[in-house]
Amino acid sequence: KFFKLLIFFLFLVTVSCKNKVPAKAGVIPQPNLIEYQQGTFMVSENTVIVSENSEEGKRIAAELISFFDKNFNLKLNTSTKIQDNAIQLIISEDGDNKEAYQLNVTKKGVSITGKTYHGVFYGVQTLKQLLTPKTLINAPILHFVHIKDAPEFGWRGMMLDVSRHFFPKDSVKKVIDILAMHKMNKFHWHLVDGIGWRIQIDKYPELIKKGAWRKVKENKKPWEDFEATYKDTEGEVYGGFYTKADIKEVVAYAAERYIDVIPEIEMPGHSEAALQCYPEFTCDGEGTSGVYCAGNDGSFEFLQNIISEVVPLFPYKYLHIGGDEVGKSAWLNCKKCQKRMQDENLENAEELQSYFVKRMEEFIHSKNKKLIGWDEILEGGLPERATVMSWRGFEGGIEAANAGHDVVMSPGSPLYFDHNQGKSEFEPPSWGGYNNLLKVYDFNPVPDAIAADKRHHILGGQANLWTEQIKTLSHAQYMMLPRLSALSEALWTSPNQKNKNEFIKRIDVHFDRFEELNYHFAGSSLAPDY
Ligand code: TNX
Repeated sequence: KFFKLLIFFLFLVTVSCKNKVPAKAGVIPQPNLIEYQQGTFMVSENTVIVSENSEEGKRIAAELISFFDKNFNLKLNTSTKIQDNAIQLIISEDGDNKEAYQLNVTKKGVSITGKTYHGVFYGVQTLKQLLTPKTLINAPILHFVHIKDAPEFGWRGMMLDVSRHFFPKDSVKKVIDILAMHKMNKFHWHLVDGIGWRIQIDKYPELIKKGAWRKVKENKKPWEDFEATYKDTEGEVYGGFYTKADIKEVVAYAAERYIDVIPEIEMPGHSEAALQCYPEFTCDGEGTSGVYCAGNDGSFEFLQNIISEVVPLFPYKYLHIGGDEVGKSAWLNCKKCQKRMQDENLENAEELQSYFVKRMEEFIHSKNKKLIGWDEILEGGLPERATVMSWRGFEGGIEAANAGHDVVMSPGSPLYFDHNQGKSEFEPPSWGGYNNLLKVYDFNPVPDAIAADKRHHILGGQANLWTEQIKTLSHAQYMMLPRLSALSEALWTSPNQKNKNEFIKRIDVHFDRFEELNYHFAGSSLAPDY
């Protein structure tokens, strides 16, 4: 009888193991080709991670080791020898897209192939999603699958404003983590604005001694208060800055996640913080405006010296010079600016602004960098080599692309993440507009108005997180998530693979991943539109 029971018990165990087919966790952004096949592979303590003995190979293997340890308590070994029962990271000469990857699960195990480690890294991000969240997947079992994937757009970015509120470097790294898990590849760092200067510049020490701090005033919102001050001033003082070492650390952290960092040094407007430290570069010489004097050669020299210190910190080719919302009235009342306009044959303030931007572009070009700026740089004439970031809708981007300039589409609607994603009375402080999840999902960076032979000028898209209202990392995460997930799919997945209803189902699962990673997110974003 005991023997019979034992047989029955073993039978039950076998059946239940066989039935242990895992759920299929959705991946965000949706891969462009994903074909499931019959059968499963289980990662066990005998599974080996196979990679080249290169720095990148070892780093990506290490990411997998810590993933399996943390999620399944499995301590996996590595090897450089190709073998079965392995997760293999393979570099192959095939293809021409450095971000593309293939992920195959067969009875031999998992293989992730890319032309570069950038692609392999994305394959690993997909694998991590196939094995999370815990609420859906409780054992490291993978369906046999063939995934062949590559992004639709090459610029998949987000901007973080660290001027209006300061975000310490560890918070910035956490933002970068969120970008990486969504296969986003550009981080635009808005380091400078009227409220605060955030980057150490050795030649102009006042910028961080005074420009990085401001007095906290009662009954004043931070964006209404432009008074720079010293850190040890009496009363409450708010601020912060990054040393050059901090900047290098963050740039390296991003590079390990295949994210390029674009620094923004705002000019000629939005510059109160700098100009309160160096008022000689304003038109009245007293620092009462937030605009550099375009008639003073000293302004150009000052900004060029700053750029000379910024350039070596950022390996990526782009440098953002802002250029938005320039309060040009200061120029119209300034003798030096009037003289400049006469000397240079400029008819109006727009042309003076264009002169300013073109002069800076020459310098930036001489430093082997490419200038990118907000779409106001179109006014009065765009420098020949400039790239435009279109924020006031799509129009500036359409105009620039049709004229043969590269463009990043970043229209306020729907890509400003400082706007609400639900009914305002239920949402935390925001700038006031309304960009809900599905509006972001529907974002298409290439409007029909762009001529067919100019479409390649649209590099991609970018969300902007302005932080007048956002003081903490958790609030920043809330504003990013899940809208960044929607944006990642709008930029990665080809339009014919996008599917709103499927996305909503996948995002529901994705929420559990956020929870497991301790990310704050807007669950409210799935509420019906209003
Ligand atoms: C406009 S977008 C700005 C920012 C503000 C933002 C608030 C842009 C280039 N300029 O300075 O923070 O609106 O949504």
